[in-house]
Amino acid sequence: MTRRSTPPPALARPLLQRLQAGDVVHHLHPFTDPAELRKHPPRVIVRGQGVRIEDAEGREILDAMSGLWCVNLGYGRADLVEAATRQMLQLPYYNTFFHTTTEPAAELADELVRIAPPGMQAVFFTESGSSANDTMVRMVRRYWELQGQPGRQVLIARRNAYHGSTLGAASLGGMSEMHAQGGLPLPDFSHVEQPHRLLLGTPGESDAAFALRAAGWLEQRIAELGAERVAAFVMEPVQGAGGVIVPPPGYGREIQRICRRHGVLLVSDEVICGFGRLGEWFGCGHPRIDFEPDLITFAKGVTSGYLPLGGVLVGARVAEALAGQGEEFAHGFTYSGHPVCCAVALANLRALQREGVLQRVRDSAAPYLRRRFAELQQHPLAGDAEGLGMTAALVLWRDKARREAFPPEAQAGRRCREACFDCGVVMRAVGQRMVIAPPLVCSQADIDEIVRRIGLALERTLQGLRRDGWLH
Ligand code: PXG
Repeated sequence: MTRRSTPPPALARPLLQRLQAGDVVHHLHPFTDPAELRKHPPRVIVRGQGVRIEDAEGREILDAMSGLWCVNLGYGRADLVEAATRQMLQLPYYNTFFHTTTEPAAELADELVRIAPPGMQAVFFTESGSSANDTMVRMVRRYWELQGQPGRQVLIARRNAYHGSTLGAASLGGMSEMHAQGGLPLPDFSHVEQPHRLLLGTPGESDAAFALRAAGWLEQRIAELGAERVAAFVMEPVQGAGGVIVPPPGYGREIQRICRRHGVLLVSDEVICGFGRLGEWFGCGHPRIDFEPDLITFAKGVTSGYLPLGGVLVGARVAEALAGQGEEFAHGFTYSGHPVCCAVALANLRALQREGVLQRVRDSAAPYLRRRFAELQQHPLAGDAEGLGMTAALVLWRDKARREAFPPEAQAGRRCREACFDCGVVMRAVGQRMVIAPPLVCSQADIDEIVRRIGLALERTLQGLRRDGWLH
């Protein structure tokens, strides 16, 4: 798609208006205030090609969020579509219960174990990241029962982590807004602080010292709870929905040491970081992150978002305990190992390999993104740019020199998100952190254009904030 001077609308206006009118009344959107939706009807996205999407009014928009952190290979991949079509025609569905399997499910399990960090032995398929995390919770608790330590029930995760929206995953996650609704978290979930330098670092503290101090919060919590009650610690390599929080070097190693010392299982939630987002198959393998998990949960990028699929990669320690009992693990989903989703995942993994996408992210795309994105800090609103692999974040400051934040009522993040859309780029607001996670296949020209449009949006945001009296 190229930019046209007067784009013809992709949907006729009456049709668009009918869709929007129905949508705001009959469609309950995730994490959306229905009253707000009625005030501002949703944008209708009609197609995508490469790293660009197009809305119903014919506007071309650079998708710097890869959908929701998932369209790693970009839009319009005929190879993924063909893999789905072929499998649909051959066998659109069969299950993996009751001693059956399908070709794509069996092949994908093999392939995932092959690309996983050493020690991973088996995979349990689910339909999403939330169900992957719920499966993992049941699995680690079952593991400890089988080990004769049924008291090990507590899962520790981090504040502001997002691990999904089902009861288990939302309890595991550390988002207070989610816990405030409907009596969460469930019992036996505990949360420690994030390794968030900007919020929790102290002046003059080295990265190495902060890494040890931040990892130490886990050890303190284990001591408070008693190790005999702790089943697992769960972390994302880089916190995604939490705002692209990159831990200091040394944090992962220290977390691993603490988990091993107390016999606690270590779980890497790779729903965002997996499949090349950080330039590695799994984010825990990035040299900056560097830990060896006992289990991995994944979703999103495994199919580049073309179809829903998630799962749990299980290390030998847990896989052998589950297998050695002569008893079934009473858990599973109708769509565990769905053959069409697995066929698309296989095609996606093959394309990532064939096209050397991970290598390219490591060698050129990620360093280029880091360098160009950092230049946005020349803008008076923007500071503290950081990121890893194909993720990046900056902070909107009211007064950068004095590190003064905007009051929440100024809605700086939200204004900037809307300005980005208006300038033709998708950026996600997490409070006053603005984050991107563009497709892994972005060219340098795409990155240049993303940065240029974000620059325009920052300027527009600044003007709006000034107009409404939020600047000094
Ligand atoms: N773990 C992590 C780390 C995630 O980011 C999930 C689990 C849950 O996956 P499912 O497939 O159940 O959605 C996620 C999902 C956002 C945003 O706005 C992030 C996610 C989902 C929706 C929105 O940043 N991450």
